[in-house]
Amino acid sequence: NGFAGRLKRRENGGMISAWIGTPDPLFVNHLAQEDFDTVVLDMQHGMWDMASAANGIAHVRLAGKPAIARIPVGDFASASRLLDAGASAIIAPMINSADDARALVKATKYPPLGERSWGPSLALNHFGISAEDYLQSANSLTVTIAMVETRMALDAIDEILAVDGIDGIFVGPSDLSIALSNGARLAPESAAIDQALSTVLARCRAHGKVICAFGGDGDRAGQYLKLGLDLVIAGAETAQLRAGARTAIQTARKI
Ligand code: 3PY
Ligand code: MG
Repeated sequence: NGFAGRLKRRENGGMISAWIGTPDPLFVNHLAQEDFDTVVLDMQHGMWDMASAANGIAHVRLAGKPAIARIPVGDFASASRLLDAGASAIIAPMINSADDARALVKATKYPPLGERSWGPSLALNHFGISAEDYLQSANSLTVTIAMVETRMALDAIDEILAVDGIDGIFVGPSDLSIALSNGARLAPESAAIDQALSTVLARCRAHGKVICAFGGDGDRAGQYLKLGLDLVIAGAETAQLRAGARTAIQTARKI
């Protein structure tokens, strides 16, 4: 589907992805009609289960876009199943060491890179590709992204990036701000986060790997794109829904 290549080439100045935790495939159907490059289904803090996520992925594909899934912490078995269901990328939270990164790769890449088990029936349908071609191309067709959102992960960034099969990093500014302040603050848009972001960006570029990050709104997403990030989030669907509602009410009250 060319997603990995487009992501790495940073076409259109970086991708903007939707981010959906509400476990309703029909909600995905609507949001995917907007001009997002991809859609992330969040299974860590969102409420998707495997069956609803597989249906969500199908609705992203229906809109002609690549689907991305964020798995729960350490749930690498789900990463394989989501790829089987046709996800183009996996985002894994709390990857804090090269060992964590290797466990992620084990689940998301076929040999020789990993130990992903065979069974991509829905993926073959969604990608319109033969089993032989999927086996040959899946390791480069699908993208494995490790979340950096702790001090440990920042300290181990080069070791994590050096793991063969890790295609990129996704910075989680909320958890990272909590970690950097020892639990004192939730400050995803602070100077400490900006500093960490530029360090991670430089390390990703040095390793030739992609960098993504969660932005709470369009302003933050725009700042990330200007910095040179490859894929950014411009707010979760609940925030966008409520902002839209708020704007409509305020507009109506003004007239
Ligand atoms: C974080 O900011 O910690 C994330 O995981 C992004 O949602
Ligand atoms: Mg997080």
